[in-house]
This record gives sequence, structure tokens and C-alpha cells, in this order.
Amino acid sequence: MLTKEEFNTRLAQLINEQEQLIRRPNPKAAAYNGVYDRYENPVLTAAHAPIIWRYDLCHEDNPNLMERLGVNAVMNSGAIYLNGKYCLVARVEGSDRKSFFAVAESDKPTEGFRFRDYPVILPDTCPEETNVYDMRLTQHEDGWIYGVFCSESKDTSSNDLSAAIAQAGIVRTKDLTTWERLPNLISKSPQQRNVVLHPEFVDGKYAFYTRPQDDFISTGSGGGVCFALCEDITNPVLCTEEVVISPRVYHTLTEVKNGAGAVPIKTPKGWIHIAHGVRNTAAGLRYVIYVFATDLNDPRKLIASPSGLFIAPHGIERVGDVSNVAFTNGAIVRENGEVYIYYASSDTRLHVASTTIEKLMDYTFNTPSDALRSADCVKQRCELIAKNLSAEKKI
Ligand code: M1P
Repeated sequence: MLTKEEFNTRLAQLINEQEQLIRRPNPKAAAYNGVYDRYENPVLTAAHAPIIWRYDLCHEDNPNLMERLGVNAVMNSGAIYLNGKYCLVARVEGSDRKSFFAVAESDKPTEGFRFRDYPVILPDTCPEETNVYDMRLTQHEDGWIYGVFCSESKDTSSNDLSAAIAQAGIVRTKDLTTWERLPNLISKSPQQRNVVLHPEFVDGKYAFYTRPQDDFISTGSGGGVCFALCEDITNPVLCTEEVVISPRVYHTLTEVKNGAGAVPIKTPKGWIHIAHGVRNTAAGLRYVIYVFATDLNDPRKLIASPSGLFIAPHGIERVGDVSNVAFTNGAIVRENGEVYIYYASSDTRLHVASTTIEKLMDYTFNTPSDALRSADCVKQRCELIAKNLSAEKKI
């Protein structure tokens, strides 16, 4: 048992260590690919979770200053620039495995993120809901900020204890403080995850990117990232077929599944989507981030598919609770064209990569598409080599 004095000293140490963590500078990492910059440190980790969320600070009740409610991971975050702050709505996973949402904000896009005192209090309208995670934040042209997230419940029709049902939950807010819960999205698919609301009306209707799936983990007959419309967001029933806009393709990084990530970014040449693709390996599923673009006037129409992965987990990012995962569900675009992509590694911590609209467009529209066969990929690469060698002769 700690004396009151020891208790206070230890607590002061905890507070000081966390302050240093939050205030530590986050320099750009040295690696270069011309597309984006990575940063040396994650922007949010479990250690950023406020001490008041985890410890009982009353010496009488907690004389050993024990952590009572641990936090296991901070990851997949929705992102928005609001009232002069970079705001992240992070997925915080308690050590009890239940996730919840919490707002962390900073004046800077790449460092200094600090959680608000309380997590997000979602209206508890779904008694069967066991877990919530991965909120996408859409600043919609109707004036609301929508949060679309995975609402997970036990599948009571199955004898399998781990059988679950994923649905798309919907909330809306103006300030990230007060949240109104709307009904879950109704689609023809038995399961939905990675659902994103498009920021503009399409044909006068709300538009969703969906990811139909037959099973909680396996997409089964689900063909990829889809697009569908909805008349009334307060009664969110999809009123058009879900059409595949970014398909799963054999022997590519989307073979097993894929899913929409950040809210699509509007550029002069099209909507740029930063999504995730999943392939299987002997070491389990590998999640990477990839990019595609759809038509400005018809976001159902795929207009660019740069080949290969955009962000893969690097170094320490490859290890965590679910290793070999890079996953994004939030990006912030500033008026000056800066873009900050918040991505999580291995379901454990959150990082940022920075780029610009100009570079994103260059990457999206000038990177060749996947040639789909080794022989054709070699041809593609030889063309590049030949071009470079002939340019070298001219220099
Ligand atoms: O564990 C990796 C990711 O798995 C899920 O993504 P998907 O539905 O595409 O398999 C999500 O649960 C996500 O939270 C998680 O990071």
C-alpha cells in the first residue's frame, strides 16, 4: 500500500510522463516516396488515454494506485477539421475488448493530440449492440456532421459463440459533443461494415459507400466497395441496388476483401478514395491502404485505379494486436491543399501521413493500373526502365 505521499509522487510521475508523450515533437520520417510523408511517432496510442479514464485517483479507494479500467489500443479514427482544430474521433479499445469513441484534438495535424475529458456518449438506442467501432465523419452539405460506424451484435441465430452481425450505425452532430442517433442503415445485405456517407447529395439523395458481406468476417458473395442511394437519412433504407465501384480482384491486394476508408476527397479531376484492401497470406490476412477515383458528376463511375498499395504497415507498424494491418477511416483536407491521412497500424495505434491534393491527384491519375499478370507487369516495368535509360542518354 502506498502512503499518501508516495501515492501523490507516483501520480505526479504518471501525469508528467503523459504530458511529455502528448507534447513530444513528431518529426517527418526520413523515408521518401514522393507521394506522402510519414512521421516518426504515432499521433495517438493507448498511453494517450487520460489517466482519469484509467485510474481511481482516490488514495482511500485505490491505495496502490492501480489501473482499474485499462485501455488496450487507440486506432481507426474518423477525422475532421472543426473550429480551428484537427479533430479525431478515435476507436478506443478498453482492456475488456469493448471499443468506444473519443474525441482527441490538436492545433497541429501531426502532433499534440489530447483526448477530451469524457468519451463520446452515443445514445444507447440498440439494446442488442455489443460493440461499436471505426467511425467515418462526413461534413455533409445538409449542414450536419455524420458519423457512420460499425454496430456489432451477437448473432443469436447461431450456436457459434463468436458469431456476430455487423451493421452500419449512424449518428449526427454539429460540435462532436452532442450526438443524435439515427436508425441503423437498412440494406439487402445481412452484414455491413466500412460504410461511408458521401459528402454531397447525388441525384438529390444521400449516397452511401457500402461493403456488403455474407458473414461477419468473410465478404463471401460481396463483390467489393459498393455505392447506393438513400432518400431519407432519418429512415436510412437504401433505395437503389448496391453497385460495385471498386471490385475485389483475383491476385491483387483486394482479393479477399476491401472497404471504403476516408470520406472521398473532392478534386478537380474526380473523387479520390483512400480505402483498404485485404489479401490472405500464410501469416494471416494482410491489410494495406490503396487509392481509386470516381467521376465528379457520377461517383458510381470508377475513373482511376492506381496499381498496388498506397500505404503498407512499415517496421514497428507491422506488429500489434492484429499484426500486418494498415487501416484508414479518416483524412483531413485543408483549404491550402494539404492532406492529412490518419491511419492505424495493426489495430494498435494511430499514425498520420501528409501529402497534398496536387500530389494525390498526380499519384491517382498518373500511376499505371495493375496489369494483373506477371508477364504484363514486367512489360509495364520495362517500359519505365527503357524510358529512364533513354532519358539518361539525353542528359
Ligand atoms: O483487423 C483489421 C480490421 O478488420 C476489419 O476490417 P474489415 O471489415 O475490412 O475486415 C475492421 O474491424 C477494422 O476495424 C480492423 O482494423
